[in-house]
Amino acid sequence: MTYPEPKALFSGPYGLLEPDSETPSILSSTELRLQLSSLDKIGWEIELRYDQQLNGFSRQPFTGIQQELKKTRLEVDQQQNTILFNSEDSSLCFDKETASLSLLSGGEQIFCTTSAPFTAHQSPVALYEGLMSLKVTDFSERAPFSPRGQTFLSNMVRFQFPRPKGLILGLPGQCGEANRNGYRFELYNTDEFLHIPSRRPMYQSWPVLFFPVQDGRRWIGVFHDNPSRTFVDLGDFYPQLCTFEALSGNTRVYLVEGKDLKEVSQKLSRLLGESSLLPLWAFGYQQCRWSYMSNLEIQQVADQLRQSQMPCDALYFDIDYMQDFKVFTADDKRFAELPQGLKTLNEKGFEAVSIIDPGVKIESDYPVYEELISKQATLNLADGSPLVIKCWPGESILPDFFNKDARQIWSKMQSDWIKQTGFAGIWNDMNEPSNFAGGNAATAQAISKEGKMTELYNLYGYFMAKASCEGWQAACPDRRGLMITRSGYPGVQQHAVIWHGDNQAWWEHLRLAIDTTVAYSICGAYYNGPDVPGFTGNPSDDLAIRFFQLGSFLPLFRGHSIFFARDKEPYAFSAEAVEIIREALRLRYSLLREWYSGFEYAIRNQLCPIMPTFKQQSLIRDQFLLFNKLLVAPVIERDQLRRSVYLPPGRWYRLGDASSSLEGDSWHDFEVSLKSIPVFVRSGSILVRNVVGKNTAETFFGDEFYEIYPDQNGNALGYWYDDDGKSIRPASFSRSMLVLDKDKVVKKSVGPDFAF
Ligand code: MIG
Repeated sequence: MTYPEPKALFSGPYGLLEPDSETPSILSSTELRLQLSSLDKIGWEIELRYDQQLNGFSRQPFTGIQQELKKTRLEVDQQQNTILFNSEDSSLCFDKETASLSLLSGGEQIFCTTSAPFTAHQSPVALYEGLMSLKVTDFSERAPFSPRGQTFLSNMVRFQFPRPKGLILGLPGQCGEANRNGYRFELYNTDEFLHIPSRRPMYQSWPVLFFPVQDGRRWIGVFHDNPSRTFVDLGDFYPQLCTFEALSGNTRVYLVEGKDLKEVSQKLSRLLGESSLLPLWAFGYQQCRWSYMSNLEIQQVADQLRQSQMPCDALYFDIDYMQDFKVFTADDKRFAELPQGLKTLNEKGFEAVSIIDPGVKIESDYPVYEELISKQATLNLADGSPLVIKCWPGESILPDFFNKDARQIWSKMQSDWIKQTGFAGIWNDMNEPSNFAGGNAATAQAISKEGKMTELYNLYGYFMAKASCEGWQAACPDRRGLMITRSGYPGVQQHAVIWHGDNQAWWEHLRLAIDTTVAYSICGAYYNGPDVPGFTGNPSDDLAIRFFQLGSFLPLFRGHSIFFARDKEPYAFSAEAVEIIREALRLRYSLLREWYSGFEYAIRNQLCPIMPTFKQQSLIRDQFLLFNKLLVAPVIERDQLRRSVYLPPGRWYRLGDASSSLEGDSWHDFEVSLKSIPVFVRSGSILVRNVVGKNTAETFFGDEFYEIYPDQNGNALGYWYDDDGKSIRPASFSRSMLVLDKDKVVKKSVGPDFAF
């Protein structure tokens, strides 16, 4: 049996509809519409509505794009063989013969699909789990590399374009090589415990790619906006093509172009929606464990952090604080008088964050359960009964986060919880959603009020994060909180920040942490980070040191550990290691003003705070740029005695030593010891250094001093942002440029449009 090639449902002859509107469409002979629009200062939106043709699809009610974006007027130029759509800065060309789409910028064609980019099967075909091969011949044949043998039905909605030769970045949250070229990925939000290069589906799905074209003179960004289970093949099965194949739903593709990765990342950040400035304390070190088992234990951890002079800002309450794992409850013995416990932590200078899972225990008289059931706010099965999953509380139901009313119910519960207890942040876990009974396949049977789970799957975590964010805002309308999410989809950064889930205390995972942080950052989710020093396993002293050193230069800097592992708090290692780890924590706090100002700047200008470094068009994977000012080259190999670093063009200094500079656009080789964190400062920078206190408040509102790293003309600049560190609309704030006046640093006040 041969497997039918998907047909180009979108076929000619073609017509043009509403050419004078902001959203003209090309109409195919099969009545499908390809709708085009140009988003101001972003790029192109291309939408194909299969629901007009294929049975069983419902209109996607929403995607990751939540905000109203301004569309620009298009000038349409119809020729015999082409239709050209011109916006202010680029043009999209539709070829009526091949149905290909190309993007033109500055008169040059910089991207072309070469043939009809959109295809789908007219009726569902049977496919293997994990395999979407060129030709599936016999359904008894096991899929290569797939231990799962199931088949499933899909129309397989595809978007394809020729595979670029070199670098392909993107797909944040996935494991494997940072350069995605040549591999195949599955985007299907999953509670995946093993983060290994096998490219199994992970917690988040970001169908976003970036690649250079024209020998690196331009960059392209592609966002394939379809939240159903999707395979992204970058040359594994289809060597000539980049392929997105989604199981169902309509497809929307965003095409963005720019002169470099920075510009494309900026446009994508605008598209996906801004994140907001976090509370100051979120830039400090935070301590977590599964679980601190009682109020007493968590107070002891707080005291020990202070006694051992480890600066720290927050403590986390993992699932065992709950009564029988019931969300929005606290164990009445071990965590009796929770609000009082949190108050005591606050007095010691710590904020508290509570984990919240989406699974709600089935138990009569449990108000959270009763309310979700009585208000019909659960995910259901086809027969109308609630979907029953298994999670920590045992048999549980799931809120229908896709639905606005259900989100409001949840937000209200979370807001009451925050008001009752005093938590400063919510940590949304298990929201892929994780299901111990049958996994994704069982959950995918569910139906939301907004459509089938199969069509919305990868958005569940996104909408839990949204509900969580709204719950925070209801409880504390003028105070910034820290909402964290494990699962997500592009745009989730509007509602929550991301942590990388259950990594391991493995050397490989230092590298993965860098890759993942960089990949999220260029997609606009600037604040994210891994568990330090690895969630699972028992790190040796040297690995723990390296993890804390790396973590101190990543936005989310949080220590955590699995239930079954040794203590991993920064004071829990050998005396020698503890001393080095303390230095890493202190180094973080000594740069606190830079972190806070740098993030304010990054968010206001949608400029990615963390960027990869390249030499020509090769990615240098073990170092990264922070605020375009620091080059961080952490040691991530065991027993490393020397470390080579590529310093980008310009001149550079070693952090803390402005006496002599190093030449950029070249490689340097440094001796390293366990104590080393090779960090370099771009010449022409003024760095603000803080005197380190016990937490961010003491540090930020304490003394600071300047370090000047002059350029060859003796000039240097810096940026300084100040506010109360907690209000959404602070009563007073100030933005200053730091400049040199006769070798002295002076602050020059600047407006909200300030950019270097
Ligand atoms: O099934 O709450 O990724 O950070 O400590 C495990 C317990 C559930 C997974 C999270 C992890 C957390 C753990 N959770």
